[in-house]
Amino acid sequence: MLAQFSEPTVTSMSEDSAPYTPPKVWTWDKESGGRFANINRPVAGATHDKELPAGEHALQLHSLATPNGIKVTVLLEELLELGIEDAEYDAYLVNIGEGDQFASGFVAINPNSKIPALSDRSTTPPTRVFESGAILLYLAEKFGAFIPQDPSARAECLSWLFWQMGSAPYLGGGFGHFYAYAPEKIEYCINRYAMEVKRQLDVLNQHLAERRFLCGDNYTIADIANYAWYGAVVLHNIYEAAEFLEVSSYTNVVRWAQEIEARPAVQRGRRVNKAWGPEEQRVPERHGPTDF
Ligand SMILES: N[C@@H](CCC(=O)N[C@@H](CS)C(=O)NCC(=O)O)C(=O)O
Repeated sequence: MLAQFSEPTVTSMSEDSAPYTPPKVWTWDKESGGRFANINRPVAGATHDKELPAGEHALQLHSLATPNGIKVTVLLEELLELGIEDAEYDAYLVNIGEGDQFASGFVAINPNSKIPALSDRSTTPPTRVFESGAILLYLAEKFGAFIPQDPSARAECLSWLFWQMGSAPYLGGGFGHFYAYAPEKIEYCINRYAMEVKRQLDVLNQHLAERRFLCGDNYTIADIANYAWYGAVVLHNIYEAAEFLEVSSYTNVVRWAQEIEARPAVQRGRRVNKAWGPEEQRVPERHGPTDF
């Protein structure tokens, strides 16, 4: 049997905490601590009845300006920048700290209770889309933009899109959680996820050494998805880990992220559903271009 599949040995997490032995059956410790612990639950579904607000446009977005959220608002603003009027949208704020993601109306468009979630009322019945990667793909296909048509180029684009979707949980849920949010600093966990995040940054850095964008000369939904997370790492000190991860050493990632961030649509998209930071940057709800 390979070592990593053998029975776990019981070890203490830190010198002064008691050794932890997992019980036979896991039970929910509501007082587990850590930032965001109050919104984590081991069960799915709505906690309360509340309908979603609705605006006048076909596209109804319910989101928050986190890295996963801005992927969608950046793409929508890019589509509008191209002059695609049907990409007009209403964006409503989902306050995940207050449990809005567990309202019945939100759960109806995303049974996974996480932002972002989209409802497209141009179809009958309306089309719901959840998971940021699925929303990017749905919108890119619907409007025929920011995704290559050639099958090989399209495969490369989807590969980098799905790479991001698979990698981000290690960055946010793994590294970000244990480095910034966990109630105690656990060296083993921080080491494990710091190594993985640095490996991911190196994957991007090596790939971008010979390309302007992830798929070559054209900016696609793969860039939007990856910029949302790795741009936050290399440009915005997410988790206050820029120095710890030595992000400035990933020079190709920095150059690529800076170019994307300078785009007017990206500047707007980052502000939509933002409910923190400088007042003049916030656009908690967006219903039209005059909201900026
Ligand atoms: N894989 C999902 C992840 C979405 C996600 O984790 N959203 C977070 C904010 S960035 C959220 O809504 N968290 C609320 C919760 O976990 O209750 C996606 O890419 O759409």
